[in-house]
Amino acid sequence: MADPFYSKRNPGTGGETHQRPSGEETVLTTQQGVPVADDQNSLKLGERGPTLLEDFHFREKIFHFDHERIPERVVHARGYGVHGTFTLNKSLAKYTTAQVLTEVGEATPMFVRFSTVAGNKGSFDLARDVRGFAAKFYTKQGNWDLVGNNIPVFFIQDAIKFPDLIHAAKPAPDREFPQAQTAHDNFWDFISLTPESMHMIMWVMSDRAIPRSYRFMEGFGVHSFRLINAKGASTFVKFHFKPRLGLQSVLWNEAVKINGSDPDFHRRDLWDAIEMGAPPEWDLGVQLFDEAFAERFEFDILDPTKIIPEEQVPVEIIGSFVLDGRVDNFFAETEQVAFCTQNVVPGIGFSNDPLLQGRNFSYLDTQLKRLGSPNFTHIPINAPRCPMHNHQQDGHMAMRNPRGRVNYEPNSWGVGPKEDPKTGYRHFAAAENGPKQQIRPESFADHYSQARQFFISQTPIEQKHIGDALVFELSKCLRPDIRERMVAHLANIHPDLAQTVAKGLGLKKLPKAHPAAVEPRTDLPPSEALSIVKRGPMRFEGRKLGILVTDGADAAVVADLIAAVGAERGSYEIIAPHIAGARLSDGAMIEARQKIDGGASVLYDAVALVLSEAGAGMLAIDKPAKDFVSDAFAHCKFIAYTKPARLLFEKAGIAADDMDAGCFPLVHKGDAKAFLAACAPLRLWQRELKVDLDAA
Ligand code: HDD
Repeated sequence: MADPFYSKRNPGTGGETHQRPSGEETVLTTQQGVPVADDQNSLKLGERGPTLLEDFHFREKIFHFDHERIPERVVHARGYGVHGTFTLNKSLAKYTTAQVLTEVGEATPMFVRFSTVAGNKGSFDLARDVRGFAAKFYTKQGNWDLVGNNIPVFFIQDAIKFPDLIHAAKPAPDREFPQAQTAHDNFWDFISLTPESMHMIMWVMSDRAIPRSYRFMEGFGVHSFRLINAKGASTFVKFHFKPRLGLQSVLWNEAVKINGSDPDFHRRDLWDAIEMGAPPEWDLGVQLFDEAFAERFEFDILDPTKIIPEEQVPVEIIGSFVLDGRVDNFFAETEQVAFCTQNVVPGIGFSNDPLLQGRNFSYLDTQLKRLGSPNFTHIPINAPRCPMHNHQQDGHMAMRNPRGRVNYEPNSWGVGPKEDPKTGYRHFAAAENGPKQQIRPESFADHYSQARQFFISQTPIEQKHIGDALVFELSKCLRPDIRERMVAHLANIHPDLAQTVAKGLGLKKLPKAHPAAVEPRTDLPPSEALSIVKRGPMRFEGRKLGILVTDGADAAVVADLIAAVGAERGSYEIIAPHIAGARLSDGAMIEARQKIDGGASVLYDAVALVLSEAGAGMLAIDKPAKDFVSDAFAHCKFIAYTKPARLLFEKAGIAADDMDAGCFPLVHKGDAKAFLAACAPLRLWQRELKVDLDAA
């Protein structure tokens, strides 16, 4: 019998919708289906007397409410999930029997959950943090989970240190702060005592940890996995997700302000993109390599703190996925989705990476804690969408026990599912031997060389941001010895970085380099793929323009901007002194999406100030309006403006001779189009570098 889930793209919540076409009444019932007559007042004895226990509707309602919460994820608690579809366009049949990677043109339903790591469920989106990028592929051979991050390496090499890492990063147990940030003693204490984390620290202190949107992030499976072909031969593979819209991040000062203006910035961005019919897309790429490459590679391919540079093993694009389906219900889908690294399908296997091996235990275990029953696989979002049969039964909340009298195998009734040696999952027959021991391999000992490679691969502005981030974070550490110990590690990574941070922290002298287990290498070449700026979009597609207007603003300029942003496949929002909007020069009202103090410029990729003389005069004494302009300027954004807006620049502290190529006058028809074209690099980084040079 066909499985009811298979072929249904979105299993939804598994429940009934309460929303009927308008006009049709839905009667409120208890969980037992009993119609309710009064949902406003509990049953009382007399008009002002005590509430009666007999009121089963009241008791059931409160009882259910009391049990609404489940434990939040111990890490990655704050997340946002969406549905999508993966389509393969290049077969890997030579390497694997996994049909999801061999059947060209086949569309595989997916569910992806993005997340931050350290913050709790109610924390803000723009924390400086790693972003989770977990993908569940509902393949014809079962569910395949690729539980990745937006950073291709990890802090630690062995899963046994994961609880320590997370304890150190999360709020301190006595005071329960700071929330959703690593800028505190415990985190940097652990890190500075854990040299293997240095490569990851470079990534986390880079702008990768403050992405502009989930839509502009890469994703990585991190570990080396195996592909296994029909002959049982194995090829190593690393998985990459590359966003079609290019990479983009925000500035730290911007992140701090976004968290205040819109703590839901990333989830709202994804929701809006899907709702407006511009769903994000990623290419799925693989780095394939064999044992011979693994042998000659400078580092151990089992070490999750190392990448394989794309210059050494190119990323081959084999397919793409689009995330175009928002959830019907956050709890049923995003909260209850259970990713497990152990979920692989025939043709995909594990390597001996000790972090991956530990993860394979942790995820299944945590789902039982979170979802309360081994039957969490019965929840629609977790159920496979291919036929599924076995003799597992009972337990809390069992939704689909097998029918009939036979629940064991072998049996002589001639019924029930049986193993299939031909199509069933086969583990790769790796030949292993050696003594049992608790040991860290020598081949994992180089902690600094790739950290240096990452640093030298960045553009000057990105290097500056790494230095700024380290100074910021370490300045929040109260213990000077922790600050110094970190700088001693940086001395092994790059002398310039160590100097910058030492100076930023006001250290009297540069600490001696931390003793290194093996001499750091200085000969690894830079890798283009590691820079966000070098992989920027160079177009406005998918970005958002904020258009600040006042009464009397030039209607033709506003219309030109709206047309230009549409032509670039971007979006826009109108910001005005009042939410009711503004009456433009042609007498027509334009609706506002934001009132000026709710529509800070940090929410946009570029801004335009279309003001009348009177409007500019009014905004020149308005703090949020002045912040709008001074922040946009400080965050290196492109700013278009009509002539009266010069007054606002001036009052925002930007003198006429500070106005640079990123400040774009809108005078003639066609200027809006030219402005949008000029916005392609998204930020005018020279502005920030100049400010720093002037200050030095
Ligand atoms: Fe993990 C959740 C990614 C190491 C233990 N992890 C979790 C999620 C992501 C990652 C994206 C959220 C999944 C979701 O959206 O529901 N984790 C990673 C990556 C790692 C990594 C890329 C290193 C390469 N994790 C890691 C280790 C352990 C865990 C070493 C434990 C030994 N991770 C968990 C967990 C979580 C989790 C406790 C919490 C909630 C969950 O699993 O479902 O089991």
